[in-house]
Formats: sequence, structure tokens, C-alpha cells
Amino acid sequence: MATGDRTTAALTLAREAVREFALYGDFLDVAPFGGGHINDTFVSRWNQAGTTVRYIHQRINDQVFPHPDQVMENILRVTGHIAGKAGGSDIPPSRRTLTVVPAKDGKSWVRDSMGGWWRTYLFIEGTHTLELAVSPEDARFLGKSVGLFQKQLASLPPPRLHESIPDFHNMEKRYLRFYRALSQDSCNRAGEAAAEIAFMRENEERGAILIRSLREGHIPERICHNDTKMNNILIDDAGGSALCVGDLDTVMPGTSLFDVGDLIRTVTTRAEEDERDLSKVAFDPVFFKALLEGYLSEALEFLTPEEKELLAEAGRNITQIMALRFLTDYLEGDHYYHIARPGHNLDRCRNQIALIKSMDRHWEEAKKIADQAALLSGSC
Ligand code: ADP
Ligand code: GN1
Ligand code: MG
Repeated sequence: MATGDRTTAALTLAREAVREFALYGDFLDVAPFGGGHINDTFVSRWNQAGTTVRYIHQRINDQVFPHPDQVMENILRVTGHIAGKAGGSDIPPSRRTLTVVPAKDGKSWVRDSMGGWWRTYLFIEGTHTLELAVSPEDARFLGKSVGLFQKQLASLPPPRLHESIPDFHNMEKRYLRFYRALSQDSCNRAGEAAAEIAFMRENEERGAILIRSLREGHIPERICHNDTKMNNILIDDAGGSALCVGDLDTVMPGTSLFDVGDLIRTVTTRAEEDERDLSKVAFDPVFFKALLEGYLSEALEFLTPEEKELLAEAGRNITQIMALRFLTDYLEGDHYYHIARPGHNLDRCRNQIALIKSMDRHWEEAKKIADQAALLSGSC
């Protein structure tokens, strides 16, 4: 279903679901919000004794997350842990991390009449997200926020978090699915994507490096976010810093490099991931350097030498897995990502391949920047 149709259908259900949460005041309205690819997000407004208060509501995509109750259990643990940390600043916990608002029955979710799962968060006012980093300073504070996020979660007590999507960044499994989609070619689209398919085949071996390093124990398993694209990080409107790393559905065990990689993928280029003018898709070493310096100002203290060695590779790797996933979804008929136009997923794949090629052209320089940042960064 195209994004507009999905949202209209979900809006009707949103009006029903929001009333089941433990919210005070008089309901005013609810409307679609944000531009995520996975969940349906809404904002509601309530008159609380003369003050208008907003909440975020999300219908969790249960095709993507088959166990929304486990997702919510993870999120409650992670947000509770971060809220309990001093965080080295005077920012209150309800602005430093998401706050889950319970349902009237005390659960962290509500089921709608179609069986859908809903959750509610406090709306973090006075924030925005970026689709593109404007200056190296943006790159620096975005990197720092993810380094801090990982550092805070390093002390989360056991048990291990649920794997909300098993094998989410497992390149080998993603390739198996890609080859299955290709052999079935159920929408007869492989011809249209011949060049992209060839690129994916040529790069398969290099793409396995992170998942093999993790599996073979060369790099440690850590709690990571797994979806650190820039527009999941809420930035203070007052300027100068990232307040809160949001979109926590995929927080689960992985490697720190998955997060670094997704930051590099989204922060170091001047084009959005569905930009069709590929001349705009270019890796920028200046943003890369600032991003890594920000990240390492928090993460240097816990990263192993093997993780530091793979910092530059991480960007290429996560860009490759995204190109592969967009291409697979295109071949399968656009069931996973919300699309706004025919061919949207193929456009995204082409864009990501262009970014990989640009990263490759800057490879020597990027590796040197990463090695220097890992040795020299200390404070930010
Ligand atoms: P998706 O999983 O579909 O990407 P997100 O959780 O990223 O959904 O939410 C979509 C957008 O909604 C975010 O990019 C952000 O702009 C906004 N958003 C999410 N949670 C909050 C919040 N608690 N306060 C303010 N804005 C939020
Ligand atoms: C999805 O949910 P959202 O839009 O923040 C996807 C990420 C991709 C991203 C590409 C659970 O993120 O893995 O990197 O789209 N999330 C999931 O834009 O698949
Ligand atoms: Mg998101």
C-alpha cells in the first residue's frame, strides 16, 4: 500500500487507540507525523486545564516486528536505564530519552480493533530532526549522541535484550534473501535492475566483513541502536546538540559498528537516500572526520582496537546492506519499506550504490582520517 493510503487507514484507528492511554485532559485532535519508513506515527493534542499538550502515538509495524510486546519490553528497559543515568548534563531525563506513557490498563501498549499494536510517548517539544547534516558541527554532535547512547547502555544489567528482528544486519542472510527474490523475480523487475544486481554480486565478499568479525569473536557483541540514521535523532531547537536518540524498536545486541556505519551512511553525504540526481550523492571527508571525532569523544574509552580498525569500513558496509535491502524489496514488490512512487526502492538502491562508489573513491583518505581520530580523539 502506498504511504498516503496506509496513513489514512491508520488515522481512523489512531482516533480509537489514543483514548485508551492514560492521558489527562480533553482530546483535541490527532494527525499524521514524521517521515519514518516503518511505523505509522501520529501526534495528538490535549487541552490539559488550559495548556495544550502533545503526545506521539505509533502503530507498530507488526509485519516488521513480529513480537511488539518484546519490543516494548526492550524499550522500557533501555529508556529506564538511560533516564537513570546522570548523562553529564542538566537536561531532564524526559528530554534525554523517550518516555513511554502507559495504557489505562497499565500495559505499555494498546491493541486496536484490527489487532494493531499502539504505543504512546511524551512528545519531546522544542526538537527537530535533520534529513541532511548542514555543517560539520551537526555531524560532530550527532556522532557524540550515538557514542553516549552506546556508552550508557554498556552498563544495562542482564538479561540480554530481545532480538526484535533476528539477523537484522546479517549481510550473509540478507544476501540469501536477495538471491531468493532474484531467482523468483515475482514482479518481473530484475531486468530493470541489472546493473544494481551485478554490483551486489561483485561486492558480496567484502560486505560480509562485519558479520563475520562479530560471529568469530574478533569484535564484541554490544547493545546498539541498529537504526542510527540521522532523522532518528532528536536535536535541540535551541541549537548545538542532539538531545535524544529515538526510534528504539531495533535496540538489541549487535556491534557498535552497525551504528557508526549508519551514521556515516546518512551524515557524510549531501543527498537524501532517495535523491535521484546521483551527482549530488557524494561522501564528504570533512563531515566524516567531525562525525568520528564526536562519536569517539564518548566511545574511545570502550572500543577495542579491532573495532577501531573497522570504523571506516563500517560506513561502506551499512550502506551496502541498505542498497541490498532496497533492491530486495524492489524485486519482491515493495512490501517492506513505505514507498511514495513506483520505482522508489530502486531509486534508493541506486543512490546507496552511488554513495558506496564515492566512499570507495575516498577510501585511502577516509581510512587515514579514521585511524587518526581513533588514536587522537579524547575530548569534544
Ligand atoms: P519510524 O520507526 O517509522 O521511523 P520514528 O520512531 O523514527 O518512526 O518516528 C518518526 C518521527 O517522529 C521521527 O523521525 C521524529 O521526527 C518524530 N518523533 C518520534 N518520537 C518523538 C517524540 N517522542 N517526540 C517528538 N518527536 C518524535
Ligand atoms: C528504516 O524506521 P526508519 O525509517 O527509521 C529501517 C532501517 C533503514 C532505514 C532506511 C526497522 O528506518 O533499517 O536503515 O529505514 N528500519 C527497519 O531509511 O527496518
Ligand atoms: Mg525512524
